[in-house]
Amino acid sequence: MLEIWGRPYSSNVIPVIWTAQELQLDYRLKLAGGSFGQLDSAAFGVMNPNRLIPAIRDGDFALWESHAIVRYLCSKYSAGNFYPDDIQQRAVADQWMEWCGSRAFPPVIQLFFATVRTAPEKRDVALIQSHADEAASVLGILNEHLSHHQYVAGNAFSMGDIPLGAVAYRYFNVEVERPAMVHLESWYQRLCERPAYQQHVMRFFGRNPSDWQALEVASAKEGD
Ligand SMILES: N[C@@H](CCC(=O)N[C@@H](CS)C(=O)NCC(=O)O)C(=O)O
Repeated sequence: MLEIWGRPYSSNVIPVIWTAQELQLDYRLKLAGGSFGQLDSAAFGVMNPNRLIPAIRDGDFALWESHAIVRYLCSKYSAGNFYPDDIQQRAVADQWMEWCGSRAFPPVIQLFFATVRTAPEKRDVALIQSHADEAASVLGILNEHLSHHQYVAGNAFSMGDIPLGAVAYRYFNVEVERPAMVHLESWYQRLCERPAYQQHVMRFFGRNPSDWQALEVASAKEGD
């Protein structure tokens, strides 16, 4: 059975679990990282020498890097659907996955760490605002793209929506002011209608580090 190594609240693990659920794969979540540890074990090092989550094992095959895992799962288990047959459409999906890693994920995750993962008395209002501004400015590029398309790689949901969809949930649910971006919001609403997104991405992540910690501890029941 497919093994996904990671923790359900990790930003890079969420896209992988979401993908597995979209594809209705039978998988086992092996808890690792954060308070679950395991990353220093010899066995984990063989699977992922970076000692980071996520990693997967599919039979004898191991893979790490969340976007590579999403591509692998989509190409193996849903050719022509989440992994578009059309080479150019697939390239566009790929382009936005890369863009997510290089442009969208960094400011959104910094915003997330500066708010949810920082105790309220230690928060830096100016820093939060600068991450929020940067996130909004970058996501404005996606907003413009989505003014012509329902989804990232055209008019059907594909792997291209997955890493960005996970980032979007963080962005839309941290407690900051956001400028209106109608196309981005409509796309996000379409994702919110997907059961797998509701189950694995739309997780209440708390408002401060102690909420977060409690949620992570409670998520132990989702894996082994
Ligand atoms: N580019 C990598 C980044 C992996 C990464 O930084 N993972 C973090 C969690 S989001 C990690 O393993 N941190 C150590 C931990 O969670 O204990 C990917 O997308 O898979």
